[in-house]
Amino acid sequence: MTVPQFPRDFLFGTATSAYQIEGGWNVDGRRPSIWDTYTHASPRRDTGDMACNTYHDFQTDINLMSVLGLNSYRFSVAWPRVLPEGRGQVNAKGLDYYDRLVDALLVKNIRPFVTLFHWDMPQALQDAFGGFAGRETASYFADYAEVVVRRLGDRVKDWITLNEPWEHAALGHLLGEHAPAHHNPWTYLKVAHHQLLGHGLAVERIRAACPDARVGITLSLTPILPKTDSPQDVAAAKVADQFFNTFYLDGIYKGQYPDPFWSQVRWLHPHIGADDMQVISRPLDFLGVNFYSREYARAVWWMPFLRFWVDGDLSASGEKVVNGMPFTASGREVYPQGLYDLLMYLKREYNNPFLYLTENGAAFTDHLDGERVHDEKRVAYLQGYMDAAAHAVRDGANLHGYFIWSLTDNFEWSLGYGTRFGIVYVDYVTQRRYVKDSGLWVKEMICGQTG
Ligand code: GCO
Repeated sequence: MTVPQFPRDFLFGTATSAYQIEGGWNVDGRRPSIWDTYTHASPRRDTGDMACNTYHDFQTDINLMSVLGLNSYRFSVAWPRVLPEGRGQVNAKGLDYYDRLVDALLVKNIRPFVTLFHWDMPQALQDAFGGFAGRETASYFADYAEVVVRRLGDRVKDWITLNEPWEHAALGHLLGEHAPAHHNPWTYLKVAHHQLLGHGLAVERIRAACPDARVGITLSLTPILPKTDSPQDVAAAKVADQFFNTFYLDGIYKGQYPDPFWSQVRWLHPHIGADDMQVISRPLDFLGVNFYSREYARAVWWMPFLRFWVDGDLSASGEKVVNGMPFTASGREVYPQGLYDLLMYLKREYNNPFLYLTENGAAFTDHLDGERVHDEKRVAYLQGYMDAAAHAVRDGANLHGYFIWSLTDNFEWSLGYGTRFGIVYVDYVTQRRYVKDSGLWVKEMICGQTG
């Protein structure tokens, strides 16, 4: 094992989200999110009703983080647990839960990073305004952010407003693969813009409620390459890259949406308020990057407005080798060089922002062997991506932490519990945890830091 070396104050953490691990979906005043509604709508879908049961027992996992030597933990607050109707009356028991969770982390010297929105939109706001499709919800999100920060801000200093606005907007409102499973390009762009507006409004409220807070956003960044070097595919890849990535990066860091994408979708534009882009581009303390894989785009005549197509996740080819590239069980390419290239791209194109890798990890088919899980593919995966991250830091990337997705196996959205991402295995019947070989590797890697 070669131990990738990072600076002395580098953060090693894991990332999770409320709906994927908490369970307790209808306990102590929590009201449904759109994901409760979506998963309950079909008996064929796994649900987050129990998940990893951390609403009733977070201490087991915090103890494991401590044993593995992890010094930080990224989790999300469930909006409908704190504000059951999404606005108005605060649920004291909901806030109390996160209060206890934060205190338990701090006792173990684990630095909490709190994501305020990880897709679990309160159903009440979906019903009233269409969630972020309604401009009003941007303001209600800022109200919610202030409620949480006022309660936890004396101990939590690292705040992430949104997780992956592209996924919530595109998968939930254009492609229909996530809750609320809509297919409407007008709605997609409203949700995309209003999420960023909510982000900008929340940044202001967080800073007012907690002056020493550090505030950022987490974007999934998926580098898009042309399928061929034809001029048509090259042009298509540029529009696709703007659709996936620079719509959010440029909105936040440049206060404008990128062309030609923005011009090509002009018939779909939501109302943009006079001050919206100024609010959206308020300065941040850090950018959270979720990196999993690249995609390839090609020009197609039949895609309205966008004129490109991305072959997308090859989940059908899980854990196989396609064109010489290995893929994970959730159909993502294993290509550590892509992480290095992305970090160098951000350094070059966005003035070397202060970065955390807020998610990177892989699903592989894991089998319990007694008390062990010999997940050698995940060990190799983490070795490769950690090496790439350390290389990027040596070459000047402003990277200050790496959050593995995920601590434990958990609910993987449309893939349910069939894919396992954890460095800790979960037996969902007994809720017992088993540290995988990859978890032991992480512990050894952290112990081997000499910075
Ligand atoms: C995402 C989400 C996580 C996923 C993880 C594995 O990036 O899609 O933030 O909730 O579970 O990435 O796919």
